[in-house]
Amino acid sequence: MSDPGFVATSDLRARFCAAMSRMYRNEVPAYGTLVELVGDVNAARLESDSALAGELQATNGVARITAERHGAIRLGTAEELATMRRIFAVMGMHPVGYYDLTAAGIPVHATAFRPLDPDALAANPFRIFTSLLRLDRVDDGDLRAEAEAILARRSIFTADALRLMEQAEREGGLGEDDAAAFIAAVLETFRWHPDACVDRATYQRLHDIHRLIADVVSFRGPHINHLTPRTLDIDAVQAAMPERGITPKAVVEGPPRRRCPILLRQTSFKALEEPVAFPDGQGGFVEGHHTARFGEIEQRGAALTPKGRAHYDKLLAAVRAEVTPAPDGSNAQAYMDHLERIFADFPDDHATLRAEGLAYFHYSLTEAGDAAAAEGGVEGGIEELIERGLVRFDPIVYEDFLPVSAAGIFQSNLGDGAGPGVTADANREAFEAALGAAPADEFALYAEREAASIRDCLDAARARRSA
Ligand code: OOG
Ligand code: NI
Repeated sequence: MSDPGFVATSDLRARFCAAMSRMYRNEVPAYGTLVELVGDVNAARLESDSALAGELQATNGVARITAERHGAIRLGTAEELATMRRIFAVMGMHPVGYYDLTAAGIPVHATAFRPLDPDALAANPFRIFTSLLRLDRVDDGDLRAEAEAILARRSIFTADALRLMEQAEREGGLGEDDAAAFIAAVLETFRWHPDACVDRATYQRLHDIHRLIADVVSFRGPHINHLTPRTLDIDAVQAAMPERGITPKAVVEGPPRRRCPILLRQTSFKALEEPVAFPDGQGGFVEGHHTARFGEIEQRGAALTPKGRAHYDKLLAAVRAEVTPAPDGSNAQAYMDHLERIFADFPDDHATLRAEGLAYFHYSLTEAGDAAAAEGGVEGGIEELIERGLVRFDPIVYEDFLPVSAAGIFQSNLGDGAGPGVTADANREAFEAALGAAPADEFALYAEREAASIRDCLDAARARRSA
């Protein structure tokens, strides 16, 4: 921000994240309990694992842990998605990645709005997994038209949110008062509305096609459906949830527990059944209920290269070809055992992950490297400096999502009988047309960061020499 009168975009994002967290804790008290549990487990883990504490220190990770959260919303129309992109941009959140969920039978495709560069991620990494409903996958033409008409009538943004968004675009930012007004106005879009905008019969018809369609179409806005704190030990949190009165889903999504965490592991607690008032068409309401909102935790590990990711996808597919986790948890142990056995084939130390080009790393000078640089600088390539103990490498944290895991989270929270599902049909072009932009390529972002860290590291090693 060139104008010192503007609030920094990362500050806007941090304030938005904090405001959302406060709102969600009020709306879903179990989420507050989960955040406390995660805080306790993280503190214990940092206390007992000095190597992890050191690694986080070296990559500016410690300060990030408590602030780390993601959330998710589901949108109904292209216009909603395009405007959401402009709103998030004001807070420094930009679309990264394309996720097709139809491959898992769920009628949405999605992107993640998140900060892009390391400084913004370090300042506040908040991101929102944002899905767009695929009404084009609904076979019943009448119901599709009806759902489209209902969605066309709603406007999910307040007039203030739109006005301040345009002002920020025009002027390059928002001053203090406008920033506060903007956050408050945007928060309205994510609020839960217990009064449905369709009658109960319509809700039921949408629900019968797919529960997710009812969730998106029947309400006035895209209520935030979960927030997710980041934990350093997901298995410990999963095990401790019942002690605090929370029932976790049966299996942790993603890779198994490893010495060197990769990508993303996630688990959630079941969505709450909430009272809903359906208009009865005569000015009154009839009572009903809807399950929408839940809590989730995540543990993040190393971002994988395309080669590493292909290996991950292959192993996961092999696991699932043998055992598909049942929603009722009846084969959870068999699934977890199988996962561990098959993933024994994925190298589990940083040196091998790096040597085989499976993960991205951040390079920095060690204390010895700093000392050598101060004493006149050192020459040599990155490999040589690593061998001499002057440079260390730490995994770059994965900042994105995983489609198979996301499908598991969707499914466990839509419950059994979510609907017959849809047939696979990725459509990135349609998504980009709706969004009004092409999402950034996550692999390119990690590769750039790795290359920049090597450049900076070599510059720092040589700095004193040229001085
Ligand atoms: C989104 C589910 C995906 C994740 O963490 O993978 C997700 C949703 O239920 O709307 O949040
Ligand atoms: Ni999530």
